[in-house]
Amino acid sequence: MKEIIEGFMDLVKERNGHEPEFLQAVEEVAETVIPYIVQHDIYHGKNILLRMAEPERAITFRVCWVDDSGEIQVNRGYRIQMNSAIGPYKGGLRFHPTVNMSILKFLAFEQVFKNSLTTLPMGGGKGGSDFDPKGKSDNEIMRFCHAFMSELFRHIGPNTDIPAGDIGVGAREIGFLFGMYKKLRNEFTGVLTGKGMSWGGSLIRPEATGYGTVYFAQNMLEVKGDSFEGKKVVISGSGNVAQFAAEKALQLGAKVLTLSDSSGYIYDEDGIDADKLKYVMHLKNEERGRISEYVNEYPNAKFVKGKTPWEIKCDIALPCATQNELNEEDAQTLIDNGCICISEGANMPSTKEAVHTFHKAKILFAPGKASNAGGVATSGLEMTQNSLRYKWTREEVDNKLKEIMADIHQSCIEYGTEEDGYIDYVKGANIAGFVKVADAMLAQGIV
Ligand code: NDP
Ligand code: 2IT
Repeated sequence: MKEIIEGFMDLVKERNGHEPEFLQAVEEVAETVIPYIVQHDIYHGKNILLRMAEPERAITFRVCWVDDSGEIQVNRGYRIQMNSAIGPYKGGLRFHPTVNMSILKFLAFEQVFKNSLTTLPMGGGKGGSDFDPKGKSDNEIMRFCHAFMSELFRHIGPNTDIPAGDIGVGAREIGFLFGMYKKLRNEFTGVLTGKGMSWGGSLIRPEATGYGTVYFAQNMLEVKGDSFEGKKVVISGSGNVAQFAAEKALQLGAKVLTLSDSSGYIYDEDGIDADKLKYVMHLKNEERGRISEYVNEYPNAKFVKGKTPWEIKCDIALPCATQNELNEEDAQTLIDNGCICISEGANMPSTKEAVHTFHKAKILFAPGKASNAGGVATSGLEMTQNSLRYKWTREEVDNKLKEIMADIHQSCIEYGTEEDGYIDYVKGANIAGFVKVADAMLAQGIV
């Protein structure tokens, strides 16, 4: 089996040797899905995973815009249309200086499996730009978003490809992007998700990724007869996903100890309660400040510069910042400190070695493509409401989100339970996500 997987990876490396994040994502899937393919005749010999590892289309384009000092800026825009076997391409846009082909292809590849797991009819895609929104004025953000959409609009549409937010793209950016799309097409359609509540957005979409990550962890804990009540929770990031993961963990009776950004983490021994979280949301979403400013407001807390929060003793860890933010050493520290459950809010935050360390210790570990799928699932619910020209209540959307997370958890159990009863959620998510897309691809022939 090892040789078959290596042989497959050699083929993928030949074409994508210079894309480490993409290779990491493909290898993790190959390790769990290839043994399944070999055991199932309908998939065997069809090069189905090799087809899934090649984007259907990868677009790059120039984005020129004028900054506040009158200088002309040039950025690169991307959209990776990875797989449309089960529905139109769907996935977020990331604006961050580290954005490149490797990162977007890894995200688009993960998205295909994630979207399949949601039970909704969505293919996978991802896009973005190396544009850095930090320190830019609202007008600069608007000019950039308009310039970006003035090219992207010709490649997307409500039945073709439906982008949404990701790192650096929130409600403000989606507004500017939607405005330019609508102007160019002269159409008011559900072409983007994460829209504002008065113009087609869905209630609970802002909360959905963070809430879903916690619902998934809740499902995992329930299998062990456990819950969030009284648990110490360590969270990384302080953006959209981290904020709402913290909110839901608090509502379920947990104590949240940390939040972070790329400069370091804050540790509040007394717990980040609802009032303090409200301050964080204002600081990050309105003031666009840094998480270190928390200690000016709450001097009992400390800011640890340049480090990640995994060294803080906890029961539950929720990595909600970015890829590869939790390495093997961090994983071992978490285990040694008694952590029992890791639910990934970010995409691929744990390195390959970290995941192996969690598995070796047989603790609860949920990969992002399962545990953070609540965001895109609720985007799917936004698309449904747009098509119906209707709006569901908060409770209706939240209940559907909970149901979807429970369904994903069940799929992981179905495909990931080992002989000794340990649930390998990585294997479960990869195989369950694969089966639906592969079946659709087989039915549609070689296209
Ligand atoms: P935001 O832009 O709202 O927040 C990102 C947070 O992560 C910030 O605190 C940011 O800190 C931190 N961060 C970003 N890059 C790094 C880095 N290199 N090192 C350390 N910290 C970093 O993004 P989201 O909350 O939306 O996204 C967070 C993660 O969740 C991403 O992996 C994203 O792909 C994933 N995700 C998001 C979904 C969504 O619906 N938004 C859905 C599913 C997954 P700083 O300000 O210093 O950069
Ligand atoms: O990684 C993700 O799933 C997202 N950024 C959300 C994508 C979406 O279409 O809502």
